[in-house]
Amino acid sequence: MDAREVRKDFPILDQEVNGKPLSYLDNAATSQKPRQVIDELKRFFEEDNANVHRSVHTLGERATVLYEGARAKVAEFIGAPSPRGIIFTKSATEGLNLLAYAWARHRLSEGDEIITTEMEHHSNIVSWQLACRDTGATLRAIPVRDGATLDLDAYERMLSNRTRIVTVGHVSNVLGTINPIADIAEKAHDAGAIVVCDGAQAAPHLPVDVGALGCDFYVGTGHKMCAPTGIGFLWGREALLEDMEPFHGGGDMISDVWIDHSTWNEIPYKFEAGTPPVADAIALGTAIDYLNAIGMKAIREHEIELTRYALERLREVPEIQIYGPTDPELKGGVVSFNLGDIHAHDVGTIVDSWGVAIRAGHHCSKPLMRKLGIAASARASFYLYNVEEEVDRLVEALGDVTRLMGGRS
Ligand code: 7TS
Repeated sequence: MDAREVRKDFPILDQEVNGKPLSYLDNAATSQKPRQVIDELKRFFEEDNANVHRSVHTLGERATVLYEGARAKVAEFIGAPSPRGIIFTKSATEGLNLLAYAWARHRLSEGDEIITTEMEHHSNIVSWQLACRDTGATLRAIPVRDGATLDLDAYERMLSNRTRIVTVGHVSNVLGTINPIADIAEKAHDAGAIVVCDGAQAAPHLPVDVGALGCDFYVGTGHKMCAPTGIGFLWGREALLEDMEPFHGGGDMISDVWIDHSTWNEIPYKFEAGTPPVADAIALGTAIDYLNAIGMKAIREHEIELTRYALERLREVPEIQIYGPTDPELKGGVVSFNLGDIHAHDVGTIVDSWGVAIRAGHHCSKPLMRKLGIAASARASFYLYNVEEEVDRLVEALGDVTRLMGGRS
């Protein structure tokens, strides 16, 4: 794939920020949207807009066909056996909370354990903390070893017949670490636990096959994969979803309703109460078409090469400390770093004056920050449209940071 050609599909990238060409290197926070996705949103509202699953009129039928078509695209994209296992959510956060409510709160009690990891985004920690608070279960975390990978020996020692859920990020949003989900899942299943995988940073960037991963649930979020905000997905094994209580109550999720009780619709509708984000779901389908046309393998290869280049160039910067795995084949396109004792926010602000957008802060991963012994880091994160010149501009801008701040905090 040619990232220079790909860039032409993303209108937002063609602009100057602070008098410099925009280098958008904050893709782990959210990705930009190709014209195809923007156009589909407009087209849908101009031609097909209607509610889904309700109306027999033509627009209602068209909207439903497009919405269900998007569900099928998500299923195929992650190797799910059928669209029945795909639930549209608002985000990865909502997918994880759905599981914490509809699975964990109905099944856990005192003495039970949930295992997460020290490198999770807060959404894969706090959702389970709240479930533990309500059920008396305990949350434990697989330690991070050498600031880069999970300590799988410690994980094996943590597993027991008390373990009910093991929930792990596929790719870390701070370190970029690609976690060995298949191995983790196999061991969890041997202990009788279910396995949740947070794919927020993986599904946009590498080929995903939930069958090969061996997890029971997989969550994703559209806005990091070229789709709008407000749309995400949860895949679950159908038998587990069928056995679960609903999450939200309301329209579309019921089979029948009396005043004193109700019965539930079949999956996946049981988990989609109320009017869903129809246009956003359809645009997620368009984003998936777009990514597939380029090819997830090609996107992954491009990000490996760009990350390799970024790691090489960033190592030239004096006093830089880079976190996470050093081999680009073992990580996603995320590079977190600090410059001496200069605060990451100063780094972020100064490079912005060079037109370079990176994130600075704790990245919603405070336990990991604590483990790394830092309060914050700067983070450059890449996607299919990023090119080497943008890395060069970042490195040049970092030179300016050192000149201006002189290693002071
Ligand atoms: N899980 C991981 C691994 C993430 O990186 C994020 C968002 C989420 C879950 C939550 O996604 P949401 O769409 O529900 O918000 N991560 C980041 C980030 O690293 N910078 O901004 C958002």
